[in-house]
Amino acid sequence: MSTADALEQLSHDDYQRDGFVVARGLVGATALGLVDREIESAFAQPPTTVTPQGVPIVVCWRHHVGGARTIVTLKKLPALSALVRSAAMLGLAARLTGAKHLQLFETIVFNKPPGEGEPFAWHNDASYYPFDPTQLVSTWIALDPCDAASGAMELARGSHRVGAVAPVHVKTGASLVDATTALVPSDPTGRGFEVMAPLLAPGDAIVFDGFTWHASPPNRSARQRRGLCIRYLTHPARFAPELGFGGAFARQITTEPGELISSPAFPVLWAR
Ligand SMILES: O=C(O)CCC(=O)C(=O)O
Repeated sequence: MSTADALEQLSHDDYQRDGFVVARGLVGATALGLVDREIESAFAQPPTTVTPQGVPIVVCWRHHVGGARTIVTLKKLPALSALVRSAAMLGLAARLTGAKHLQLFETIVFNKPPGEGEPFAWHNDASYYPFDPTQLVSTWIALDPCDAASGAMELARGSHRVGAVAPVHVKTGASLVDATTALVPSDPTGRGFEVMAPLLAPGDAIVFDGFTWHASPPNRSARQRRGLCIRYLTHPARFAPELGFGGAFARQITTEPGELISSPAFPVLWAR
């Protein structure tokens, strides 16, 4: 089966059942090469002290002890900017989620360097975000081969149906809120969930729901492990600062609490 046919077969039903799908070959070698070069040039820049305002940003996250982040504007990376807005990305996200609205709010590269890249504790993303509703889809694209040794993502199949859980410290798994809010277990198999860790080649992607539990082990290999994650809100959302801690993008929200998130920093890229 061709890559295009295999991508075409990924279905809304699979996504709804499992909370994620693996999209093999989502980004072709040529486009990926251009994006990779831009991302490497962004990582070559020093850590950032100021978050740009009023424009989409790209967060370059060095996930190791003492690793700082560099933030650049998306428009400085034209191949990545084109990818984020491409029919391939938006069409797949819309088909899988059934969304009528795709609004970019975060583009982030998780770089786990060889030998020292740290783990991510089990968490879901929705718990961090100051949105109401917190409906989102993430497309996590492998820039390097990802396997257990290099710290590939693990996902708990069907866990998106559990709903709200506490946000946790991403490295330790310690709860960031009161002790009464449910935590994602440190071993989801103990709660009856099947844990999948798809092996990914560069250009393969995992498309997952904001409520899906996921984690990743440290990078014990001699290879770097980078993943490019692009997140879209799948419904118009109001700013609800009490619901989440956000990320760098949260410093770009200028909306009043209770108002719809609407800003050139968070463009609606697709609607029907
Ligand atoms: O890159 C990783 O291993 C984890 C990424 C993650 O937690 C996310 O994209 O939400």
